[in-house]
Amino acid sequence: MMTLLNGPNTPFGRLAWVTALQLGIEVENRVIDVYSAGFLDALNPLRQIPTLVLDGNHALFDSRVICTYFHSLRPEAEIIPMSDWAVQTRWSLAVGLMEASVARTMEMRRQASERNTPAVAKHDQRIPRVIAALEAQAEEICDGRARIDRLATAVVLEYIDFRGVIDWRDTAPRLARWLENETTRPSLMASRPYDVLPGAAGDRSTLRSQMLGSTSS
Ligand SMILES: N[C@@H](CCC(=O)N[C@@H](CS)C(=O)NCC(=O)O)C(=O)O
Repeated sequence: MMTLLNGPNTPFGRLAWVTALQLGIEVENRVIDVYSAGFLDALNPLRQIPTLVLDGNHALFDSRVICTYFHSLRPEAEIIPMSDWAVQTRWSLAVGLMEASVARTMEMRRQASERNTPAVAKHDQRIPRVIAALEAQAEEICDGRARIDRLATAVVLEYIDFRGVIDWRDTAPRLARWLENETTRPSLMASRPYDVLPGAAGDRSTLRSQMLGSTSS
């Protein structure tokens, strides 16, 4: 069986996992600690998650390639309309929003004296600008069956909520209304981000049994 090397809260990894779940593709979702995953270098020299291990030595990355590979196994579901460039570009927009949101979260974890303030300021401009652009395309996003741009939008908005990156609902009411219902989609319910608090009581035991460490992004 294929193994998706993933983290407990990476939006890129969650999107890959959600895509597999939507398509009913059999894949083991294995949560690892990417920051201490030396073994990953031989599979993905970037040492990043998600990485999809096809067999012992072959791996695919990054999230875009993994999602496209899953699509190639079940093309009839049309989760990625390959020649619809508007959908593909909206997917990129949502992935760019993931990048900015993850980067800002990491930056805010630093002590104030070590924080890259111009970088935070840039994220603080980019993030609402992208949300506004997605809201402007709500007609395309907030309707219809599972498609990669819709899944990516739901995943990134939930990541933003999970990390408290920004309050976005007042400026994007159509996305907000849609997400209320979208969030009950089984693939999204089965892949909620969570924090790993080493040794904390109440860790999700089933997920914990898959843990090889603790990751946070
Ligand atoms: N472009 C990649 C981004 C993946 C990525 O940035 N993953 C983060 C977790 S959110 C990671 O592995 N970070 C560890 C590191 O870069 O050291 C994708 O779309 O899969």
